[in-house]
Amino acid sequence: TYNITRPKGYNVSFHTNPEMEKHHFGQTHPMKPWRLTLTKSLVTSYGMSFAMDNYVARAATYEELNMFHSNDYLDYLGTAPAEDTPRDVDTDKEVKYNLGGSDCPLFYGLYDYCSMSAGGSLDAARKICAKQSDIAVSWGGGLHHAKRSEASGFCYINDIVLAILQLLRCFPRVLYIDIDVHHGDGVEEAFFSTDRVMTVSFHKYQPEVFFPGTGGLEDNGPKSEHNPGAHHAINVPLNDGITDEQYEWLFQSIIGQVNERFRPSAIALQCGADSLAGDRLGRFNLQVQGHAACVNFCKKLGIPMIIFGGGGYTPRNVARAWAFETAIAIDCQDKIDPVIPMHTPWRDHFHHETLFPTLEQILGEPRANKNTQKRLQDMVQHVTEQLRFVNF
Ligand code: TV7
Ligand code: CA
Ligand code: ZN
Repeated sequence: TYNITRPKGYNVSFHTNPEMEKHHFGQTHPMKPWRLTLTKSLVTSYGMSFAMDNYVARAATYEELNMFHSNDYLDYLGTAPAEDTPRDVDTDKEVKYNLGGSDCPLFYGLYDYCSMSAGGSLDAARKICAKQSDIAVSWGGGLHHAKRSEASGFCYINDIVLAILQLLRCFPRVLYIDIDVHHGDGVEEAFFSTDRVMTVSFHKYQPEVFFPGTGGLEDNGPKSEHNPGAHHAINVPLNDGITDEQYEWLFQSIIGQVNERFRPSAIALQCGADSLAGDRLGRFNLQVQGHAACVNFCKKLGIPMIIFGGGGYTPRNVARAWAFETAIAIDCQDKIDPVIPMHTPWRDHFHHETLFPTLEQILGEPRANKNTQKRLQDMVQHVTEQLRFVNF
């Protein structure tokens, strides 16, 4: 049995909605909202819920979504009928808003799903603003590709942008960090013209081949003459097969420097779990330990923080990582047994019955590592040079 107690001296809130988990993108679609159920089952069976304030994420209102998204887009999103029902198709609008393709299908209950995802992240931001939480967790959020008037890459509503807009009401500077295997393009673009938000994305970069194709090392925000947001976008483009050791070194070198120069007053951390080894869409060799080390490093900075979900397409790996990262948030990572509790619902889904399977257990053969130490050092050097322009 576990005796997980509340962390000393600070508060963690956990924002989920079991209704969100019931939605389906379609039989073969990689995004499985059900991974949130699996995550919650681990969190609960380890007894972590007793150490946090738990909230059922409410649905965000139209007005709240409208803080970032356009009326015309929201109106169509709210009324477009599901694809598998008889309906009148407005092809022009669906093309314009990128709705109804294979990446962003119009599925039954889509608007509810989106507003619950955003509601959880907005609640998290409000708890941070009110100083009632020091870390707020929204695993149902992290949908970083959505644009003001366009769905993209499985994302329809950008809950992260909405949450950061909320944080900007009470904090002078917000640092956005994105460890999803994809580039955090929607969040980067939304804050392109402000020096109050710095965005840092680590991702696989191979334009033409890997989605979304943006986020090169030299892309640091539009360098127009009077743009205060210039130099406030940092991109760390990576190749296949990066390991825990390399990723941790890179993350700590870059985020350590960014913290010293930018001095954020709040952090928004997107923890997309598709950067883990064995992900259906990802290409890296990260283990739960390496992924979670990023969360731990941010936590130790002692700055109020929202933790978001994001990608993650092998549900058992997603649940393991997000449950362990929840443990880090409440500071019980040394107390929990790596062997998954017997009474965990859906325990059979977690092959190998441990939170930390080895790379060999996950993959058989690890992916070839195409990241040289030299290239990683050059990237840290480039970031150091960019940060010389950042002075608050
Ligand atoms: C945050 N990769 C989102 C990541 C979004 C990635 C893409 C798929 C995919 C979609 C499917 C599907 C798939 C096996 C994988 C150029 C295309 C190529 C659709 C087949 N299987 C996040 C988005 C990315 C949909 N999109 O960052 C239905 O892979 O590469 C593309 C675009 C056109 C569309 N086709 C893929 O993690 C949450 N999509 C199976 C069924
Ligand atoms: Ca990323
Ligand atoms: Zn992703």
